[in-house]
This record gives sequence, C-alpha cells and structure tokens, in this order.
Amino acid sequence: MGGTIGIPPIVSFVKASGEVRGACPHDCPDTCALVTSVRDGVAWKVQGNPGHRPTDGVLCTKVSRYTERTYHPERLLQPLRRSGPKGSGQFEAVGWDEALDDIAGRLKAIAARDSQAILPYSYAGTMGLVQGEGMAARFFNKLGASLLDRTICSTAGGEGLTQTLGGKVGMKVEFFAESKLIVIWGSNSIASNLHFWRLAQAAKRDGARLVCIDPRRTETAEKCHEHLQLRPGTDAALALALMHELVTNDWLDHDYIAQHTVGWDGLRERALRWSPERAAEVCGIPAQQIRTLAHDWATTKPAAIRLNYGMQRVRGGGNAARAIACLPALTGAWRHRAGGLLLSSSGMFPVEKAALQRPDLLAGRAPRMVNMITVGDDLLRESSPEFGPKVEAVIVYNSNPVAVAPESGKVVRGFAREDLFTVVLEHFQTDTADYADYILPATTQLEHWDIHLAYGHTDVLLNRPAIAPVGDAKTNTQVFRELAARMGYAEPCFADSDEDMCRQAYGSTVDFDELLDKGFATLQIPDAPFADGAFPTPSGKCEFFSERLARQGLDGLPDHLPNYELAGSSKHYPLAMISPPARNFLNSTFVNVRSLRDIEAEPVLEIHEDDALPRGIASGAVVRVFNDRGEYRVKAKVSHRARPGVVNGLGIWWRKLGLQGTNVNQLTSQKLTDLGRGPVFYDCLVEVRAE
Ligand SMILES: Nc1nc2c(c(=O)[nH]1)N[C@H]1C(S)=C(S)[C@@H](COP(=O)(O)OP(=O)(O)OC[C@H]3O[C@@H](n4cnc5c(=O)[nH]c(N)nc54)[C@H](O)[C@@H]3O)O[C@H]1N2
Ligand SMILES: Nc1nc2c(c(=O)[nH]1)N[C@H]1C(S)=C(S)[C@@H](COP(=O)(O)OP(=O)(O)OC[C@H]3O[C@@H](n4cnc5c(=O)[nH]c(N)nc54)[C@H](O)[C@@H]3O)O[C@H]1N2
Ligand code: SF4
Ligand SMILES: [Mo]
Repeated sequence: MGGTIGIPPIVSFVKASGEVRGACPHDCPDTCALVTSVRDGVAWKVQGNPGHRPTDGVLCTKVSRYTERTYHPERLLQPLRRSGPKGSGQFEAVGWDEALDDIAGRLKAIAARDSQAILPYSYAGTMGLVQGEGMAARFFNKLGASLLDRTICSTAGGEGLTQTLGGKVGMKVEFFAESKLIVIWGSNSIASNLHFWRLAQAAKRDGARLVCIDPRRTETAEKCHEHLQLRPGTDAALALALMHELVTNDWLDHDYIAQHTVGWDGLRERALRWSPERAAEVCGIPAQQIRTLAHDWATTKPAAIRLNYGMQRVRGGGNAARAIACLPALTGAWRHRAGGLLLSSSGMFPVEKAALQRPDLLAGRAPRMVNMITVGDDLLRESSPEFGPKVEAVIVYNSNPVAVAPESGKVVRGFAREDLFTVVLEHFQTDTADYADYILPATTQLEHWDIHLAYGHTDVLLNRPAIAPVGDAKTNTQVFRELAARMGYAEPCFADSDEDMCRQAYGSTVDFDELLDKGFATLQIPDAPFADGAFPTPSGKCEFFSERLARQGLDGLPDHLPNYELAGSSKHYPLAMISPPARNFLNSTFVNVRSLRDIEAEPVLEIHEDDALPRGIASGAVVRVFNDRGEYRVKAKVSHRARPGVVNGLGIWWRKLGLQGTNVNQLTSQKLTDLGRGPVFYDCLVEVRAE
C-alpha cells in the first residue's frame, strides 16, 4: 500500500469471503443500505439490505450493477502523469511516491507565494463524510487554500427552506405512505428518488391522490392522477396563486397561523395579487388546474408535498422554495405526521462538522471563497484586488467539473491553461481527468470506510470496506494524509484513521456499536416534528416574513422572480431548455458503464412536435442546439414529454462519449440564483436547427 511511516493502513477490516454491510455513496436522496457479497476477496454482488426500512432490499438499476463499475476494465489502477499537451488525455504511469513528492513540491512553491492560489474542487461523487470533506478539508484548512462555495446542487432551495422553516428539515419520509394527497413538485421521483416513489405508490393503493408539478411529462408525471405542466421557473407564481385561493375561500388553519407563523398579513396581501388567472398566464397552465389543486390541498387530510431540487435551478429558485414551504403552515398540514413538506432531511443529522473538518486549522486566516459554479470564469481570471490571486493549482476530487459545471466552453478553456497545475483523484479518466497533470486512482465505496447522512430519510449509515483497494488505488483520505506528511503538517489529526474519523463524525450522539452491528442507526426525531410549531428559525415559527433576509436588504416575503432568460424575450433563442438527469446515470457518474449507457443509447433532446415540425426536425435526426454561449449536437426525439416552447436536454453525458465532444452544459449559464448563490441550469434559452 506504500503508506508513509506512522500512518495507519487504509483498510483495517476486509473479509475474504462473506457479506459486508455498507451504504450507497451516491448523490441520491435514498442513501440505501448495501450488502456486498464477497468471495475470495472479490465482490460479486451488491444488493439492498432488506433489514433497512428505507431501502427495503431494493436498489436502483445503477447500483445493482455496482461490481461492473468497480471492476470496469477502464478503472484507474495506478497514478498517471501527463505526457502530452493539456487535455490530450495522454498519460504515463508513475509511482505513488514520485507523484506525491512532485505534487507536494508544486503546492509548497505556490503556497510560499499565496496559498489562496490553490483551489480544491469537490462535490458529491461520494456523499461520505470521511472520503468527502474529511481529511481533505483538514488538509486545505491547514494549507490556507481558497475555500470552495459548494453550491452546484441545492443551495437555492436549501436557503429558501432555511429562511422559512429554519433548516433542511421536514416530514419523515416513511409517513408519505399514509398521506391522502401527495404533491410531487419539481421531481422525477421514479428516476431520482425511487424509494420515495415506492411509498407514494403505497399511498396511492390506499386511495391517495398524486399530483405532479413539472414542465416535463416525466415517467413520474404520467403515473400521477394530475400533472401541472408549467413553464420552467414559474413555481412561485403557482404557489402564490394557491395561497390566493386558500385566502379567498377561507381554507386556512387560523389557529396554526396565529400560533406558529410570522408575517401572515404581508404574505396574505401579496398572495391576493396572484389570482389563478394571473398565475395561469405566467405558468402556461389552465387556471382551473390551480383552483382544483388549492381545493384539494386545503380539504384533503393529511396532505404532503415532496419538493425536490429540480424547481430551484432558475433565477428565482430560492424564492420559489420559500413560497412553497409556506403552504403546509397555511392549512395546518404539519399537524399530522403524514402532512407537511420534505425537500431535504440533511439538516436533521447532528454531524460534528468541526471535529471532522477542523476549521481551527485555519488559525485565524480567512481565505477567499470561490463559487464552484463560476469555475469557468474564475480559472480564466488574472490576479486582481477584488478576486485575489490567479488560480495556479486545482485539486479535484469527487467531482467532474468539465462535464457538470455550467458554460463548459469556458470551463474547458480554464482547465486547458498550460500554466494551471491540476491534480484529479478519480476512479476513471473523466472529461476533467483528461486535463490533469496528475491523475490519482481512488478507491470506491466497496474499498473504504465511510459514514453517511441522508437527505431523503433520517438514518445514519456506516460503510465498511468489502474488498481491498483495486490495483494501487488509495482512499481520498490516504492521499491527503500522505500529502500532509510531505508538507510537514504534524498535527495528530492527520494521522487519524478512517475508522477514527467515522467515530468522530457523530461523536456520542449515535451509537457506533449499533452501526458496526447493523450498518445503520435511526435518529430519534418526533413523528410530526412541527405539529406544535417549534421550527428551528430564530422566532421558532414558520417565517413567512424573514427578518434575516430583510436585514440583508432583500425582500422579506417570497415572491415570483421571472427567469433571467425568459421565454419570449429573445428573437434569436425562442426555446427554453431544461436539462434534468437521465434515469440511468447519476449526474455524470455511470455514463461510462456500458450496460447503463446502452439503455440511454445516446444524448437526446426531447422536443414537442409543435416546435419540431416548423423546424423540419424528425425523431432521430442529429440537431444543433445553440445560444451565445456555444452549441452542441444531439439526437432529437419528437416527444410528448416536452411541452411546447421547452426542450429537454437530458444530462449529464461525458463530453467525450457524446456527439462531437460536447454536452448540454456547453449552453447553460454561470448566473446565480436569487438566494444561496446556486446555479441556473434550467434558466436557459436556445435555438434548435436541423443539420
Ligand atoms: N437517476 C438519477 N437519480 C438522481 C440523479 C441523477 O442524475 N440520476 N441526481 C441526484 C441529484 S444530484 C439530485 S440533486 C437529486 C434531485 O435531483 P433533481 O434535480 O430534483 O432531479 P429530478 O428528480 O430529475 O427532478 C428534476 C425535475 O424537475 C423538473 N423541472 C425542471 N425545471 C423545473 C421548474 O422550473 N419547475 C418545476 N416544478 N420542475 C422543474 C425536471 O423536468 C425534472 O423532472 O436527485 C439525485 N438522483
Ligand atoms: N445541465 C445540468 N448540469 C448539472 C445538473 C443538471 O441537472 N443539469 N445537476 C447538477 C447537480 S444537482 C449536481 S449535484 C452536480 C454533480 O456534479 P458532481 O458532484 O461532479 O457529480 P458527478 O458528475 O457524478 O461526478 C462525481 C465524480 O466523483 C467520482 N467519485 C466518486 N466517488 C469517489 C471517491 O470516493 N473518490 C474520488 N476521488 N472520486 C470519486 C466519480 O467517479 C465521478 O466522476 O452536477 C450539476 N450539473
Ligand atoms: S443511487 Fe439512490 S436509489 Fe440507487 S442505490 Fe444509491 S441511494 Fe439507492
Ligand atoms: Mo445534485
């Protein structure tokens, strides 16, 4: 394993044969409990743990093929050093010591000038708290590197929820099975939240009505009783019109509002400006659909909203999440355990973040913060008083920015800089790894320890290694430990083992022996957490009006903010484009797994026949999709899944496995959301032409 002296071995527990309990590491709300079957040191099957209630013994198609990914013939097995021009994808094998010595030397030289010229870039390739921002955060804090604002997924909705409810908190997912009305809002649950969908199906069998709110006619929308196929970025208008109906029909829980909310007078006044007719115009749906939903929301008990992040990837995404989060308090839906709303449960986990990440190692320094969404612009910036030092080195782990970050033409130009030193820790030679100076082979979840929270249920999961590292792969933690040793960092925390860090993640709040024994532990949370108010906001109430936002000079009440790139506002680019995930990929992960890519076949753009016919576009034709930021080529699919005026470019393909080396992010913009500094992937105008 080539570990440095004094550093514990990576894996302290690997069974040669048997079953090993683990956790799915992927960025998915379901965080399934895994059981890996091992024979003679080889993992041959990964299954869902039947003893874990949220998993219920079932995995999605992607992860049930996990061994195919782990033993993939293109898995990176040894460190690689660039041997051709930047981006050429040409590398030569190199030993670990040589690679790490050189990397540490380069980082030391840059840090001697200004450590903020070094930028970590990571996201949720693994959601594990240890292989994620565990040892890596310690390393970068000690180094004083630039901080990364990890905004690419959920910060707009997260901030909206936090301003209104006080945190990423909500209903316990299991009680959706008892709901009588479930509103699935901005989520293709069958594809991206399968285990919630199973609960919704159970509720449906018990007589529940399912309503889906989505611009795309997804497989989920098709299976609901009602589909509100609104224009992208108009959810706040819809929510305000629902409130309008609650007010004018007096479908309100006055007692709940009086006791457990603040700002009702102002919100009421605002909602009264949003008649269903006005909202219908903005959303592009019939006013009657809005009236019916308001009626059902008010009169069905218990009623619940499964909000997901699809609705917040537009300019007004934060406000939209705020407006929607007000709805359960207005009707007192929170009183019942099967009523209320769930966007994310991650705020309910008592993670000891400071113990894991050690911000004290900054020792009073406050490095500049770089937003991961604007990496395209930021890698192309020179030093300036506003920006700080030019970025000279990027260390990428758990992320594939060249494929997933917006406006990828600029991201590619940034990573192609000959004077940028880039290290990528990866399982595969991704689009980003192609631009590396060093690629370091990383272990997968089957090969390392980790501990998890979830954002779609409330169980802590432990992941034990099932097999030894494949090839010469090392854990992320081990790479940062060994770099720390070479940088001369002597703090004992750099010698903590992965198992130590798993124990530190929750301190004494979670019984580690229970985790070792069962693989998971359920948090003790009341069944109906907000039945009597007690929201974790400053006022302890559901904040329709946010004093905190008002103090920042922002609107204290939620409002509808039209998209930056509003349909109809551009002669050149008449179509709105959204780019939600493809079912058989997880962001850009799994695109290189043959059996899964074969199901998706190739990158597609769904287009309605009203838009396809005048453009002479037929299904199967390769079309050019473009705007001022760039263009990409994709197979058109004339489809009822697209609404007129909106095309769906399903993501997120590896550029090099798509058509002509680009993907949908060639077209998306680096603008930020109203709250949370988030991305606006679905706020994007384009034109489409037949080739
Ligand atoms: N199979 C699969 N599962 C995944 C992922 C994946 O890539 N593949 N990604 C994972 C990740 S990173 C996340 S963050 C989660 C959550 O991921 P989400 O981004 O919530 O993913 P989806 O469930 O596809 O929900 C997005 C839905 O929102 C719709 N939508 C787009 N714009 C709007 C809008 O303006 N308003 C409304 N109401 N709807 C809109 C899209 O058409 C799509 O159906 O899923 C995770 N699960
Ligand atoms: N157009 C468009 N763009 C989007 C989105 C969209 O809906 N539309 N969705 C956005 C969202 S919600 C998100 S969350 C981001 C996701 O962006 P990312 O978090 O970058 O997700 P992935 O593309 O899955 O890339 C994760 C990488 O981490 C690697 N990895 C996994 N485990 C480990 C490990 O243990 N160690 C190391 N070193 N590497 C590991 C995987 O091999 C993979 O290449 O993309 C965003 N981009
Ligand atoms: S990706 Fe989601 S559904 Fe699939 S195994 Fe992982 S947690 Fe479960
Ligand atoms: Mo995400």
